[in-house]
Amino acid sequence: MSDQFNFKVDIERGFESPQKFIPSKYFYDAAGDRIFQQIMELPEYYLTRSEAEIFEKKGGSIVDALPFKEAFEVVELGAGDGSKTKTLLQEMLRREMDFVYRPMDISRDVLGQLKAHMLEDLPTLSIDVLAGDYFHILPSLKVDPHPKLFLFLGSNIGNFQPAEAEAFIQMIANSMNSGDLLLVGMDLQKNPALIEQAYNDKAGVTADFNLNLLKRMNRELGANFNLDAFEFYSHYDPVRGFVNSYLVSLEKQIVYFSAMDKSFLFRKNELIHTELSRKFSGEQIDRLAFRTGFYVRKEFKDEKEYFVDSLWEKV
Ligand code: AVJ
Repeated sequence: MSDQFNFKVDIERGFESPQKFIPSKYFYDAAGDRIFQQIMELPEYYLTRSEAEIFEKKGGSIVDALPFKEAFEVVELGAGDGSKTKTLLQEMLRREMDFVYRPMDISRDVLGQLKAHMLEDLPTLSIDVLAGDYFHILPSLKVDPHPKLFLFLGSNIGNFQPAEAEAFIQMIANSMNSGDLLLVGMDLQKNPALIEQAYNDKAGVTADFNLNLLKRMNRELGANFNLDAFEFYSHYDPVRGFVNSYLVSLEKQIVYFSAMDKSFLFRKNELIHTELSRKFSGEQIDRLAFRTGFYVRKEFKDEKEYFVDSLWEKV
């Protein structure tokens, strides 16, 4: 099945649902990747800097906490550009640890770039990429005899609804052996005003990130969205720790998609849900770990305690 086919089907499903939605994975086309790079540089978007600080200042302590006595593997889910991971891998190489780095991604292109980029700075790194989707690759890892450290960084877990987050971690857990570790990066609940600003920046980059979804549908699905007829809106609910992002239809309008020869009606002020970015409390993290068969071995936070990289051991 092609990606394009999935995009079409997912958009149809999302727009036929009573609360219209677009799965947030569709943010990341080439333009979306570039806009996300800009988001990471925004003064309001603290997440990336907080997690980078954790790796810079606590990378040594993270490596100290690894119990492996033999050769091991570092398996990364959703590696991205790997800049944070690099700090950690560098520390492992400095200590002459025996390991292979296995970044996992659906895209061979992304993995090829990541590999080149990693080897530029870490020429002695053993790197072996895993191309494909999680559902196919993860189960195959269980039979490999090496102990493993799994990485799921960047608060990517925050994009799942609570039940889906649990199911996803459970799927990772099922591919792990007892004693394997999982390092999960999660954004923490904090002053709500700070969180609100991080998802509604002054320069409007986050708005562009969302509006890019309309451009993508125009280009890839032959839709005729008028970008001026939609506006970005985001909202933080500090009680639940949910940032929800939306596109708002500014008028009643009908949008035609040539890819499915179908039209969809958008009411005036109707919302299209584009993303959930969850913020976690300590109790929620403990509960998630416990319910998926882990115990929390150690937590690593930045100075301001905005973000946590939580190290879990498979029971
Ligand atoms: C890449 C999923 C961690 O939810 O904070 C940034 C994406 N969305 N600004 C996040 C995002 C709006 C980001 N993650």
